[in-house]
Amino acid sequence: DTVVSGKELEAFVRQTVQKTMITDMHTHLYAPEFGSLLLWGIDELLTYHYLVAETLRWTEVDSPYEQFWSLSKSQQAEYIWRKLFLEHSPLSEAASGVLQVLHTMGLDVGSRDLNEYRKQWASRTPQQQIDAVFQLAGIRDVVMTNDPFDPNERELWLDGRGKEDPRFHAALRVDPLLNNWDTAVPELHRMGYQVEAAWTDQTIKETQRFLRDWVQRMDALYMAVSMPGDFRYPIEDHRARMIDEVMIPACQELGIPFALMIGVRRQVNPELRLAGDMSMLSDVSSVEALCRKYPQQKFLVTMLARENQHELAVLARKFRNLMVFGCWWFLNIGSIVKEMTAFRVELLGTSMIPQHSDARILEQLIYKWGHSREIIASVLTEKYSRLQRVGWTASREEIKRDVEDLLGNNFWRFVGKTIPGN
Ligand code: REL
Ligand code: ZN
Repeated sequence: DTVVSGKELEAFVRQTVQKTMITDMHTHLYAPEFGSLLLWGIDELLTYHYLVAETLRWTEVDSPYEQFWSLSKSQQAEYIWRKLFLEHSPLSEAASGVLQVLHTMGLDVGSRDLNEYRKQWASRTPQQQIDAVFQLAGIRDVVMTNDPFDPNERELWLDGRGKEDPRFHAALRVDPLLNNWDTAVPELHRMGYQVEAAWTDQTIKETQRFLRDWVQRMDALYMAVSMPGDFRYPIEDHRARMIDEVMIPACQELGIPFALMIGVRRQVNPELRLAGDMSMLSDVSSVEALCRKYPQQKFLVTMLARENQHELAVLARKFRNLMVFGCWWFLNIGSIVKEMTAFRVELLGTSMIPQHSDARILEQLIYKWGHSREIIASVLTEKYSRLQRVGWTASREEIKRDVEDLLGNNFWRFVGKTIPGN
C-alpha cells in the first residue's frame, strides 16, 4: 500500500499531517476545572503578551506605559485591534495568527468588526469552546504548566480540585527553586517544608519532599524549569547543587524526565510586564555535561536562541537521554520553524519532538498548530520525495507511523507512559 506518484505523495503526507491527533507537550493552558486560570476568547487573544509588545512599539517614547496598563482588558483589546489590525497591517506571526483563528472558526475576517467577533464568543461555555477548539486544531491532549508557587493555582490543587478532564496533563514547574532561591525559601516554609537559605541536609531532604509531594499530587509527567542563557553546569553554584542533590534524585526516584528551557533573560524591560522578556545565547555544553553525568536521566530540552539550535540537535545525536523539543517562543515563526524542522529531520530523522505550542490562550492552538502542521508537512514531503527518487517508496502505514511519532508518540515514549486512550 504505497503512494506512487510525487503528487500523490505530497497529498498523502499533507493529509496525514493535517489529521493526525496531536499531544501538545508544553502549553500554558489549564483544564476547565481551573476556572479563570484558563484564558480563552477574542479579548484574551488580542491582549496576548506577544501582541502587547508589538502594539507598544507604535506608541510615542514619551507616553507612559502606564497609560496602556490602566485600561481595562476590553479597552486594551480594542487598542491593540486598532493599532495592529486597522492602523497597520497584521503581518506578524502573532497578529496574523488571530485572523487565522477567526477564519478557522468560520467568522468573517473581512468584516473587521471586533464587536461582531465578541458576540460569537458570548454564548459559549469554556467546555464547549475546549471541545470545539480541540476538534478544529486536531488536538488529542495538552500538557499544562503547573506552578505550586502560584498561590491561585496552589489553592486549587490543595482543595483536591486538580484536573479531571483527561485531555489535560500536568507538568511541575519549579523555576523559583533554581532561579530565585531567596524567595522560594519563605514560600516553601509557608507550605510546610522545613528548608533554610543555607544548603543543609535538611534543606535537601525537605526540598525533595516538596517535589515528591507535588509530582504525586499533580500526577506530573515531567519536572520543568526555564533558565537564563548564562546557566552553566558543572559549576559551584546554587543551581548546580539544586540539580545534583535535589532535582535529579527526585526525578530518578519518580521516574520522570527533567525539562530544561534555556535562554530567557527575564524582564529586560519591566514596563512591558509579561511581554518584557528577551532571548539570549545559551551554553550547549552545559546540557552535554548533564546528559553525560546522568545517562539514565531523561532530559527534554529546548533553547531560545536561534544560534544554539544546530549544536543542540547535534548533541541529541550523542545522547539518547536527550530529547530536543519545540521551536520556543520567538522561534515559533514561520521562517525559523521551517529551518529548524528541516535540519532536525536531517540530523535526527524522526527521533525528536518538532513542536509544542506554548499556547496561553485556548484558541491559539488553532493557529500555532495550523502553521506548524503546514511546515512539518512540507519538510516531510521533500524528504520522502528524495527517497522516492532512488526507489524507496514509503508505505501509507510507514508515513502514518512517522507522523504519529513526531506529533505525539515520541513524547509519550520518552516520558515512559502509554498514550491515553490507546
Ligand atoms: O514557559 C516559559 O517560560 C515561556 O514559554 C513563557 O514564560 C512565555 O511567556 C510564553 O508565553 C512563551 O511563549
Ligand atoms: Zn512556556
